[in-house]
Amino acid sequence: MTALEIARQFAIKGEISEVKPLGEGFINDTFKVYTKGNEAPQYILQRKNHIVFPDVPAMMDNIYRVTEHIRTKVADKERGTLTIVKANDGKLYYKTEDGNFWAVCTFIQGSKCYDRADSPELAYQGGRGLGLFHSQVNDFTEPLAEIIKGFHNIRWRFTQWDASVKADKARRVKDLAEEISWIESRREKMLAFWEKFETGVFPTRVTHNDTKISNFLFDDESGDLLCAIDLDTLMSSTVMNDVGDALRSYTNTGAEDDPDLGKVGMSMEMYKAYMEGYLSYMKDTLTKAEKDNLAFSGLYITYEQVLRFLMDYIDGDTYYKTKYPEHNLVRTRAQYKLLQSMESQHTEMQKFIDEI
Ligand code: GN1
Ligand code: MG
Repeated sequence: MTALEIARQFAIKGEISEVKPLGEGFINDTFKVYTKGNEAPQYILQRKNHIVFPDVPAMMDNIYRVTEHIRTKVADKERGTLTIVKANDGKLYYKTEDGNFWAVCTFIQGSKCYDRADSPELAYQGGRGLGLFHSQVNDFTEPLAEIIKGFHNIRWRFTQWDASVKADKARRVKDLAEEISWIESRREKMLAFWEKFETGVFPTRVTHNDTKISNFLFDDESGDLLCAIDLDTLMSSTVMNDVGDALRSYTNTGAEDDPDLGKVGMSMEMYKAYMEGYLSYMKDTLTKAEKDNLAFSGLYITYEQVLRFLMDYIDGDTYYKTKYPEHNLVRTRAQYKLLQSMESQHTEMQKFIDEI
């Protein structure tokens, strides 16, 4: 079936005039859907990657429930959250005969987004984006399906890690004593942090799990924040995951895979801007335990990323796409440099939160 024929399987208003590819996502294939009489696209059609997301119906159910919850809270019902468009049979997706899953949502009119947060102002806006989203789902307490098993659960990551090191599939462990010691020397500390979630010290909340700035929309004229998009990885977890992953990416002065370690480090200026934005929505909502640990969340997720890159290198590069043979090792070292930079600034990071 063509994308156009698939688009026709959904409850779209008006007559479809054209379906055009949008961007080059690494995970899903995305299309813009145009209808007669409209210059702007009116819908987004996506083929959901069912290798990365083994249970697309559960994923769509998560997205539907959360967006309908957010809609009850926003004044602008069409632009304040994504709107899922059901298939003609009432399902939240359409499955083609070849086993692919497709879904449709409306195209939010008059919006813009940013590719990269490369200034404190944009870090602040990205922080507001996540803060707004977390505040809107603060009272959503029903469980969500676990879309990717143990995603930021370091206990589960250690289970995978121990098996990888033991299997030593790519015969690389013998040369990695130093890198492995980076992981092992922090194992207990990281487990102790995750245990705070397991034992309920950190409450369970709705998390987004992909908090880059390009996943938030803003009004293209006023610049006002509209909503969070790309909700495929919604899960029930702790806000630490979202804030930590944002800190890992927004505050890095170098690239995630920078071969020049001199460029890599955590920018305190970007950190402060992000936190200010985030806490402008969340400071009265977070518990004391959450606030006391927010700075450490950056260390936790960065550590997890060091582990995941190194584990993939040990496994022989099976998960992350690599551009050259040592790519995962270069990523490991760059993320480790970032981790050390965060560790040396951790006291100051936390102090800033205490002051706000
Ligand atoms: C993957 O490709 P992207 O940016 O959606 C990974 C994240 C990692 C990131 C590291 C589902 O995300 O967890 O932090 O790479 N997503 C998944 O670049 O594994
Ligand atoms: Mg993603």
